[in-house]
Amino acid sequence: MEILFYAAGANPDAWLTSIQQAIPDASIRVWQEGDHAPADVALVWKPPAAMLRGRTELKAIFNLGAGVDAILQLGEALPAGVPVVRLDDAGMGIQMAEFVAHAVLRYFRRLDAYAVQHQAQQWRFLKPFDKQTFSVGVLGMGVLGSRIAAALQHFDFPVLGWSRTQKNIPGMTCFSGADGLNTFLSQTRVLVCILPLTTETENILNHATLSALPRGAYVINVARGAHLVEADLLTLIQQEHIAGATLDVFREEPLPVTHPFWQEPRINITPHISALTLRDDSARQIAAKIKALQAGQPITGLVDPQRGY
Ligand code: OXD
Repeated sequence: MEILFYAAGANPDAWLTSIQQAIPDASIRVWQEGDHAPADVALVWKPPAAMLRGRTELKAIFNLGAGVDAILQLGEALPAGVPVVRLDDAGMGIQMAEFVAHAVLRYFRRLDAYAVQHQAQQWRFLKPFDKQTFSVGVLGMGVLGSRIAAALQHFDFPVLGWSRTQKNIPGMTCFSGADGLNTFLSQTRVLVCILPLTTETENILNHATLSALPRGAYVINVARGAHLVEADLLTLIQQEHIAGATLDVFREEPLPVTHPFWQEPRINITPHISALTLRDDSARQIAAKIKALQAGQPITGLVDPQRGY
């Protein structure tokens, strides 16, 4: 088994150790410019087009993350007929659930406002929000979105879900398609975006959709920066239609120091850390999928390039 590896911005040594442990008989090499030697599978994160162009010999391309937008944007450079496989959860679901639950609870329990009072040495009681009207709307009900929704249901928040196709999840009001989006938004007090980035979902958080949220709503984006029209969010926060936002992803990362988001105290910024790819868990999952493919068995996480995820 010859594995070709490339992960933009990652330490290859740590990855190679995890992969070698999970697949002891594999020979693994880190792809370098000009390497056209054959391989059986590729393990990649944000690969350059030159790495994959023409590699029709590959049995599969495994994405070392949940979002496959960076691979699919390679377009015609992706070898035709080679399956692209994303990580399913691999320890990311629980991290997303922790991150989003923390952000929702921080708003619901008014800890953002209490932190401001702390700075001013103010001891003042703030009227609590009513949980029944503090509904959380999860935009994107795949593996990660469902994990987030389940965590919030444990805290008894009313949880709504929106997805491209209709889902039926016990205890949750589910909406789908363009028709369901406005109703979903109008009933959502905290909007959580965990959608895949596709041509259909790019810029989905814009002036029109964010204005459809009730006044005083909050926005949490843990998906991709390109889902959000950043200037529209800023305007709606300044007009106090949106009360605050927790953003882990940005159109440009690292977020430039001159970006106006840094100056807006109602925006909470983290550097794309809501769910880190866990090397050992991911390598074990990929090893199991390689074994299944070799045995001609079906695997989960297959990407549909037409759908975009
Ligand atoms: C991912 C990410 O898609 O880390 O896994 O953004």
